[in-house]
Amino acid sequence: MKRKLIGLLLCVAMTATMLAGCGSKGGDAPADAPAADTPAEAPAESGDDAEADAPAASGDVITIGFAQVGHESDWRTASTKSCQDVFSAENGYDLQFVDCDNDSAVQLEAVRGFIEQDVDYIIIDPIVSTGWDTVLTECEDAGIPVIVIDRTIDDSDKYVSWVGSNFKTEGLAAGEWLKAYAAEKGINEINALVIEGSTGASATIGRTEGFKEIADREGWTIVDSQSGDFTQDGGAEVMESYCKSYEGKFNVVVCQNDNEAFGAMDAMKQAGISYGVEGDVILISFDACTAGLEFVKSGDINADFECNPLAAPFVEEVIKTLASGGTPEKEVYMEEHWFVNEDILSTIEVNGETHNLTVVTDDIIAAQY
Ligand code: GYE
Repeated sequence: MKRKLIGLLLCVAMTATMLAGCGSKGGDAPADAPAADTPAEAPAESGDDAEADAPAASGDVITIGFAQVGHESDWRTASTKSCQDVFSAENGYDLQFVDCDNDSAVQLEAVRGFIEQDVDYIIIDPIVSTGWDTVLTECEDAGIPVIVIDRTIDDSDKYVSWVGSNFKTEGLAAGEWLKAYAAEKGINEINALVIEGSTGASATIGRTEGFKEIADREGWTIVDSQSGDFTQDGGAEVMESYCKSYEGKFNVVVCQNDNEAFGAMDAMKQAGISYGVEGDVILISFDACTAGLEFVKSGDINADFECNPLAAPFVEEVIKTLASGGTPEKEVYMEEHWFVNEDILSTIEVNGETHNLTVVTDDIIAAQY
């Protein structure tokens, strides 16, 4: 596709967006963001029908640069696969994929490399939420539209669209679920240990703030909160030191993703501390990828708050809209569910709205990414 046309489309899109007054994500996902169960409708799968109106239908190959965070988790693997499946050669794309290995400097370099290659579109999953304005200005000057997925950018809105999840709502959901669950079980005191995700990631910031808001409101104690970097090893390491420092002083562990929860389970087992539905420690996780849901079904994880990694079909919709001269949505929220082991609560209230809780079954696990 021709650079000038793209540049023009970008200008039109950004001007329209600014006029519509919805230009900034600014910090956390907005308080009035759609709830987790009122997401955008899933676009049609890229199949025979979809191919007819794919941007590449004209015969031009669409080149896309994707600066991915890394390969730290099951969630990340699913996110990468989603992009590789949708932006495949068969679908008319040339996907330039860079695994940035959780290094922000590498990610900025990757984006600059895409500008040099003169790709048609750039997809960024920002490792951290700040430090983006300069390179996004360079993308804008080069006339290359940027689509942000998953994590958010705080210091710039020089991108066309963002597709992802409301992380603060996820954190609030974990807190509201814990409150309702503790009431059902007659637990009066909450002493929670938090294993955070990577420092500076909007997913970490939102989940931390959301859970803390409920903890403060309810008068719970957050005994400690340290980063496990969204990895299994990180989760195990932090939990090992928590077990040494706080044995007998906590009854809840909140891991900000499934892989950290797997590591935390190993460390608690080693330390002889029981967890899950039958144990002494309530274990909460986020992501709800297949392996996470298996541990919810077995009762090792009490509750798992889904973060849907399958953004690529929505990104393709954004690209189609741009290619046909339209203005895509500035923010697209993914559809998500909240999973539990026990059938003792069917709903919780979050942000004044009622949300369903889903008891994990084998069918649910089989259908999950
Ligand atoms: O929760 C974690 C991953 O950015 C939402 O990053 C994502 C997080 C996800 O490594 O597993």
